[in-house]
Amino acid sequence: MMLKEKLAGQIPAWRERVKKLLAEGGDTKVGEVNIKQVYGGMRDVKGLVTDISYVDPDEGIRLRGYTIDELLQKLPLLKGTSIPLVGGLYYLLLVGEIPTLEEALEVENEWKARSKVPQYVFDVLRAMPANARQMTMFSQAILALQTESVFTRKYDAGLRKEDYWGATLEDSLNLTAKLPVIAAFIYHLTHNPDKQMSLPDPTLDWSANFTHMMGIQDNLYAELCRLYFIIHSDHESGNVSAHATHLVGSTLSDVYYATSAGMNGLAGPLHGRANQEALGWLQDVIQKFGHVPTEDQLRQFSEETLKSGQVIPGYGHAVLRKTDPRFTVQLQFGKAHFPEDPIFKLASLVYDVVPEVLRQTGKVKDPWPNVDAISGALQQHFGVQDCDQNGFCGFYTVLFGVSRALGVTANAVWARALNQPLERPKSLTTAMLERLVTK
Ligand code: NMX
Ligand code: MLT
Repeated sequence: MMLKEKLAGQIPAWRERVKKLLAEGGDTKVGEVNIKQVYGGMRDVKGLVTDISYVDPDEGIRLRGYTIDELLQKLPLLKGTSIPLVGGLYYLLLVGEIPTLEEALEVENEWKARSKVPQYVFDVLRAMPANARQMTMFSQAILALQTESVFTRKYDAGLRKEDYWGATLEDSLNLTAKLPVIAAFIYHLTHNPDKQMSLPDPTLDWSANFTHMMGIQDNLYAELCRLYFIIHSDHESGNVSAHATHLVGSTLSDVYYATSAGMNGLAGPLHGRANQEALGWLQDVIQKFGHVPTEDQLRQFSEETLKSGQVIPGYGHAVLRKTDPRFTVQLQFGKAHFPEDPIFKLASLVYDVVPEVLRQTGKVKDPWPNVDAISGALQQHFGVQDCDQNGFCGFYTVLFGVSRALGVTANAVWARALNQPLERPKSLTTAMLERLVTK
């Protein structure tokens, strides 16, 4: 595999680079930590390292140094499409270089060859009760697949430390290959169990195949999927899904255990589930007014949400201090293709109104929209429902998870390549902190 050879060629130099950095500057301070940060979710504490992506508070994400706009310009396209192949994005995350079309297609072909989901995974999902959440099913399916782990099998047989990354790459390709099939299966099982899901089509790329398995005959939805899967993939290492995956992986649990853990974090309303909450909030607005409201009506509705002690989903961020570029690119997609969709129109109007409402609270550090404010508005346009036949919601978070698995597994490969150690920060007691203050 060209991809594996490329990584094998890069890893020795990276190991040397890190060794040199630690030898020459291991004692150099990166920052200081105050009690507000210790009690405040470690905001801005610099204690992780990744070369795969970086979030600048004012600019947003760069994946391997490229902004979202640059990625959409530079990553290879299939003929007749306008959004790049996700296989090319995965190559970039892993290798750090923009691939040629051939290199992007190699990843896509590896995915095709590895996409068969064992029957027992479907059986596990079918055995789950009617009130099982879609994210629970998704995480459960990933965990069930752990029996397939190449890393754990080889580790049991005495795998050498310097070879951990190769087995982790195998697991990562095997897992990410299967996720679109698993997501489409969960969708059918929970939304439309009487309808037969189409079998995977090996002539299609990862995203178009997902579209096909979802039963959507619209090339524009395949384009949206490519966009969605690219922009949700990675957001540096401190976000909950990436950090949880890294933490669990640091024990040498394989990527199935680790990614499943990351997905459990993504399921929370302050993280990936915010896309579901954001669509629900937009639908509540339409239900209340019967149509897209005026700015004044929307301002009042937003203030009522805050007064009732709830957050406005899709707005605010722990790191960003400007509009999330992942929001902007989705806004542009909707404006280009379906500007008159009422929910999309409303999501655009919210962008005009809500930042000022949040600013007026005087406490929200980032009043701007994040990736989740609008992604559901685009999905619903194509008839993809977040809530299942029993009224349990969460499919949009599953879609986020399919994409986030790309980032967390690419990071896992490099964590093993660079022999990143067991993660184990130190905790203190409140009395210790009080003593520090009075000293
Ligand atoms: N609506 C209402 N209040 C908010 C919002 C919001 N959208 N964002 C922040 N606040 C409040 C926050 O709850 C806190 O209140 P209090 O002091 O009473 O506890 C105060 O403003 C200060 O919070 P910040 O420091 O601005 O934000 P923090 O870093 O703690 O949290 C989020 C970041 C993302 C958790 C927060 O902005 C939020 O809850 N947003 C809504 C949920 C959301 O969109 N999450 C998705 C994030 C992206 N993702 O995919 O993960
Ligand atoms: C993410 O994509 O993980 C979210 O924007 C949350 C974060 O970065 O903290």
